[in-house]
Amino acid sequence: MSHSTVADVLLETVAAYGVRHVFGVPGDAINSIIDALRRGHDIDFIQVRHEESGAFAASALGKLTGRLAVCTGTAGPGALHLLNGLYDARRDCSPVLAVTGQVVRAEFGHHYHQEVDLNAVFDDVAAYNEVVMTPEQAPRVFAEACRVALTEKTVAHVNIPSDVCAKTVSGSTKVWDSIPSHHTTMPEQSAIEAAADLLNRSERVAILAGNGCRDAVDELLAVAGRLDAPVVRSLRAKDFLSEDLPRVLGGLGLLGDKPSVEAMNGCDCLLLAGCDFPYRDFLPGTGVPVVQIDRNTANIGRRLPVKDTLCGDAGPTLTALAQQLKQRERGFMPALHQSHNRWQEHLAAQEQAQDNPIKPQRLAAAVGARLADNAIVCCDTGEVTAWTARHVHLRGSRQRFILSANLASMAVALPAAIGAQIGHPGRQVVAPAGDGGFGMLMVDFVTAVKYELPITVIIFNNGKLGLIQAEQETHGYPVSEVDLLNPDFAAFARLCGGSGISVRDPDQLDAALDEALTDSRPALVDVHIDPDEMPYPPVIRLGQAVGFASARIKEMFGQGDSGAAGD
Ligand SMILES: Cc1ncc(C[n+]2csc(CCOP(=O)(O)OP(=O)(O)O)c2C)c(N)n1
Ligand SMILES: [Mg+2]
Repeated sequence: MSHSTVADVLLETVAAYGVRHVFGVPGDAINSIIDALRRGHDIDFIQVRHEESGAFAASALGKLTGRLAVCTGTAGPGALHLLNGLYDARRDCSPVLAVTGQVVRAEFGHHYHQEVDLNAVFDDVAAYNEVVMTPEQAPRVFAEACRVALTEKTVAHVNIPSDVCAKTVSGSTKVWDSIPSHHTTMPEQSAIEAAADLLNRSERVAILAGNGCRDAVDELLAVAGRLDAPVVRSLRAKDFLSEDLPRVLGGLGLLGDKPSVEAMNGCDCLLLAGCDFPYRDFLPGTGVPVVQIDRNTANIGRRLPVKDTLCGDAGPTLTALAQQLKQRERGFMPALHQSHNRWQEHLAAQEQAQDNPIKPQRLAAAVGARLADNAIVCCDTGEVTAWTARHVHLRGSRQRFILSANLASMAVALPAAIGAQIGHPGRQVVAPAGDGGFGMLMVDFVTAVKYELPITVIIFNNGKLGLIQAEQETHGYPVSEVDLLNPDFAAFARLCGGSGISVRDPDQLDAALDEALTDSRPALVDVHIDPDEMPYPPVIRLGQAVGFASARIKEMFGQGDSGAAGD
């Protein structure tokens, strides 16, 4: 193209990097990008109602596909609205490019209307962060941004002054689309032998696996088999390490499962594989030797002192390790296996409860039972995460489960579902949401209607910020400022042009879920769950129980104004 504008070059570049959609809200500083989209390019603009939704949608798309996703916002406020979704992408290693507008160059530094120093603001979230000051700079800056986001699985940010964006690029507009092919990293053979020696000598090895093992399930299970070891997983690994696989005990942490805690407490050696699990309270004590496999060296040793470092891709590293491991029974599994069965029975009993009001455990299990074999679940943040983590039972290898794992932002479920459905038309997309979380970005339900996305939102409606109430109680604070005055979410969904069903009667739950999940329109089921049901940690520590009791006592005796936690 001899008359390509900077906006054209941007779109050609991201298209060369595999981008098909741009999520955002138009605005003056990026109008030339919107105009370039209108004139051509094989990219669809998805107009969201809040830029944060656009960033969450892009982040979800990147998490699901591993491919570059793009979101955009105009100068000042439009760009600032992107930040939370971008931090979600950054923390969960999703490759996202944020394109923001800027005031004209001549006004830089003069407090111009909507002038915000976006490169300063985005400096922390973006691994690559540039402003395009001349049209000639544009081709390489755009390519560099795409390349960094994609290869480092992180966030890149490009800020474009509005006068630059519309300018024709003189000289070469050749798109720099050098996409490095994936390379496999492997540890030294001597490191593998040292790690194998330690693992061979240990009697009670436990494996903690994370998202880094996504493409290495067979290799992981082969190592677990040789070591006769249990496999505990992070929440992000829920979809590829489902509990029906042999040796998989479940998740770890406050939202996790009890047998996993027993495995961590009882092991005499820990194999950490592709996992940067942050909650050190749930990891074995520092006396337990650790072997850690991670493609990213910076992750190794962050949470625990590591004895043997295996810096490499999980799949080939585990394969090489397995060759050095002696197969033998070690006597760690039988008790854990029994505990796993008991825990599953305990969960099943909660899921079968026919109580009125509806128990969240029953709702989650009922949703899980209806998921298609290739369903995508986009989960919110709150108690709803615990219900989904424990009681939506995934199966097979094609179902996907995503959430705001490391940023843990509320409101992510709906926009993530929009991104998931845009990227995967034809797949069932289900969003378990909190009433608080959904309320934050609910306007974008109408975006799902606009683009005919048949997502299903399931609201775990407890009328409050449930997780915060649980926190207040655990820390001994009297419960305060957590009640929500909610609108009728089902009526809202219908007003938007989707389907909306409100459920209070336990007998109507199954039919409502069936109806929503087979509706070709965006659907919402607002399920009023028991507000008093709270998810318990897998093991309750004395301090937590004391805090909980003291909060309840203070509430009962009206001493809610003493304030201090732990008194
Ligand atoms: C954007 C954002 N604000 C605040 C928080 C802190 N926070 C975590 S969970 C939660 C309450 C969530 O309430 P709701 O969505 O109703 O889910 P529930 O816990 O009731 O299931 C809050 C305020 C957060 N994680 N993200
Ligand atoms: Mg709630």
